[in-house]
Amino acid sequence: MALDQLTSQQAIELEDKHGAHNYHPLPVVLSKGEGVHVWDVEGKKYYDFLSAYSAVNQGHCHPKIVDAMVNQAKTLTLTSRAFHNDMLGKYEKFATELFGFDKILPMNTGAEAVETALKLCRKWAYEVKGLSENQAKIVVCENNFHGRTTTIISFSNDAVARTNFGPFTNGFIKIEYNNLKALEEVLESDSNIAGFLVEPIQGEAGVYVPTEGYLAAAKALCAKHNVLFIADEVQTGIARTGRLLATCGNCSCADKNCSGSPETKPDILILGKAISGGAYPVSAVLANNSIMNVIKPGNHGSTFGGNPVAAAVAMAALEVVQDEKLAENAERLGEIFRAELAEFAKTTDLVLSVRGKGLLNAVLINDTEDSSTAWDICMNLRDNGLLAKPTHGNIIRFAPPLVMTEEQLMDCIAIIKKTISEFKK
Ligand code: IF1
Repeated sequence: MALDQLTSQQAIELEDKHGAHNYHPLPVVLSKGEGVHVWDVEGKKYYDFLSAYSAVNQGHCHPKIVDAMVNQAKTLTLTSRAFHNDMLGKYEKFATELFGFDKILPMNTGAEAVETALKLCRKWAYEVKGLSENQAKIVVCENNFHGRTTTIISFSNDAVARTNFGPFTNGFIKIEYNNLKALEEVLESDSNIAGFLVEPIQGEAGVYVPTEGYLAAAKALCAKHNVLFIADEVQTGIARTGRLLATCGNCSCADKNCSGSPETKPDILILGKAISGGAYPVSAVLANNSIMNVIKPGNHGSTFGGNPVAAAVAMAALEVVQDEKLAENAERLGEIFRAELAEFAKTTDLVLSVRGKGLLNAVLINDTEDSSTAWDICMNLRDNGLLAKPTHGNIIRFAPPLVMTEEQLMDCIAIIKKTISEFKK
């Protein structure tokens, strides 16, 4: 088998034989990406409606991002943090001013950034709030998704993600998402709460958008009890939901030096995925000095965290978001998508509802969670030139790159409607 010209089937067989089976991908083998499109090894073109789980918000292989990566990679790739380099400080200034925080702690994957935020919150709780050692607890939400490390799955309630990976990390309390009473009760009943970790929209759970005002009220409850409000924007951040951040208020992104909306601005912000446009693993934790300054040399780190290539890529990727007004585009096209699919839902028994914010949307398919209907529809969407994948059971997530044009969106909506209308169980 000539490895440089695999058929789709050959590529799948190689993965099956030589790779761990930790995913069940849709049977399509991609070999090229550009903007909102990807191509498989046989040359078939698709619209990408997953955007690598909202990491490719700026579109596949964005020239500005790729050029920044290639140029830096030819110059200096990695110094480790044992020495300084000429890219990290520039990136840190750029990012802290863009998101409105005093400091940033650069990491690589979303899970690493979540772990970093948990450690930062705990250390703040002992050294600033004054909790007794090893007593700090962090409140999380049922049906959360924050990554795959042992500590993070310790507070997951997804059996597939946590069974037989114990023993687990203590110090977490789960409450119902979008339930302020539950949050208030736990904050009032336990004086050892250090933080509240929440997704502004629960992505993997099925794109659950909380009630208007939930985040602001949750932040106010945290402030009242001297508990840190920690927003995991790995998936909702970087313009995906129609704002630079889902925890932004209703302002536009015109203000270059936005300091964020006080009513929902988190004490600790977690970013990943599209902070690099999907070109390179980049994640980050941002906070003000009163929190971030508890971290002293040697407390935390990572070989690749904040490396020169990550710095160059992230600055380019974030400039693209601003220059191409991706948040505004996501907001406008998201409204069109949900309106069109809501109308369509009235004409078919297969679609129960559509929900989301910006271009993070999901369609609820009218079948049981253990049915293969959503998967089968995604297989037919693939045949019709659009790639999407169910999240849990009967929910199909639709999240295209934010560079999509209205004309392309209407083309995709037509494909989705056609595919579902023609679907036979
Ligand atoms: C998988 C989806 C899942 C995340 C939030 C942290 C992380 C993620 C809100 C960790 C990662 C990815 C991981 C990937 C599938 C995808 C995902 F919702 F985005 F679709 F699983 F929920 N916080 N989400 O969404 O970031 O370490 O992956 O860089 O693990 O299957 P990471």
